[in-house]
Amino acid sequence: MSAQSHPTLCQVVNEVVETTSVFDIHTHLFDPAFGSLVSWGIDDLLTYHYLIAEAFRCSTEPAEVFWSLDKSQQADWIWQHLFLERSPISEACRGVLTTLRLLGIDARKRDLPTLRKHFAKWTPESYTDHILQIANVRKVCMTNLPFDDQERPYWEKGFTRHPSFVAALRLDPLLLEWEKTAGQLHGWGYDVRADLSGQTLGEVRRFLGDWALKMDSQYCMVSLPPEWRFPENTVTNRLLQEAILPFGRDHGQAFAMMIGVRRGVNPELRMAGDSLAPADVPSVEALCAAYPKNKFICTMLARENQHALCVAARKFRNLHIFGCWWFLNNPSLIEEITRMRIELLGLGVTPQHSDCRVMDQLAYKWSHSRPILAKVLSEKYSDLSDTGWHVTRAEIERDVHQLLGGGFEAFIKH
Ligand code: HDL
Ligand code: ZN
Repeated sequence: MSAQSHPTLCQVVNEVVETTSVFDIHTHLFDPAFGSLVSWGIDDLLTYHYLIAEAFRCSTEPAEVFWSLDKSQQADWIWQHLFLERSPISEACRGVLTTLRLLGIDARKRDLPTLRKHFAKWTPESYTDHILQIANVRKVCMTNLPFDDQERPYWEKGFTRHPSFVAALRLDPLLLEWEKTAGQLHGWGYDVRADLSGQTLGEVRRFLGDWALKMDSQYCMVSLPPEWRFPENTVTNRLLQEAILPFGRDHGQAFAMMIGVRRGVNPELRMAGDSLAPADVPSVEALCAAYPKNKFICTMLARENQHALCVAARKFRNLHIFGCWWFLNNPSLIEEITRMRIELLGLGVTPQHSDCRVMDQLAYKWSHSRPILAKVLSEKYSDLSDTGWHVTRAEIERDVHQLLGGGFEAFIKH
């Protein structure tokens, strides 16, 4: 019989990974209803902060010259430095070109004004559905900040939600800038005090309940610095222990921690100026042990933390780890980390999220990650076959659905 009628294990795995739709559990994308907050198109792709950082390395011009340009001029500058004057070989550069290829746009002329014309025919709504279809993404989790003056009015006014976009309640200002945020909450009618006295912690729980309901949030989340420790007597940990975790336990909201960012190590790069440092996995383990009725989701930014985080997840069934985050979202590290996770955790992990900021990036980030996941899975299923255990296509489909967001949905379900 022809090879087609007997596809190899590798062919089946590749096909299943390519055709299984994804729940992208952490992004910075917005439902098209958020209008001007939605980033999409070639100029937003080129001014992604990953590319700004890379382009700055190719120029000696003062940073303020770049920041004085408008978005289109910034995109021209980045295109010139990273795509025309040198081969666009980095992962973030490759991503722009993968996106154009998947959109059927021929970039061989390398002419940015011509490329721009391809985007003119779309609206944010039609483009969103087109990209979701190209990327084979069924659900996108946003990052939603009640504290953001641009975003909050949309939630307060209410809007018709796109069926593929869900919300996550982001709490960095509350947990990391309490003094300032207490004033904001007080202004919104919550009886909170900077010193956490009086009704403060109960009122923070009321705030969380109000916004989790308003957003229908899937989980609460925070990005923590590498210095975060638990236990430790800090305002962050008091808010966590006496407001966020009791709220999460009572309302079935898992708590996501993204740990290891050092914000603004180079302020002149603005959003592109963040870096990383190894964080403390024992603190994550102590939190999971102290709060067995809470569900924790975690990703860490330092490559050095990945193995210990896998072991922590082996110890605590209320800990679900995810993603090759930010500086780890590169083929060499995705393969290393995914292989380690499957060897240590089997299928009880969410190998990837996109962290997209620009709608178009869904196409390239998943196009780049899927083959790596398929390669690792093919190896592992082949190792299984060597033992005499042969998986069926249906079992591969079940497993891949779990890895591409199905397992996460089951974990956060309350
Ligand atoms: O804090 C976060 O969620 C990070 O993902 C940052 O937003 C970071 O700027 C980023 O976009 N990483 O991919
Ligand atoms: Zn993010």
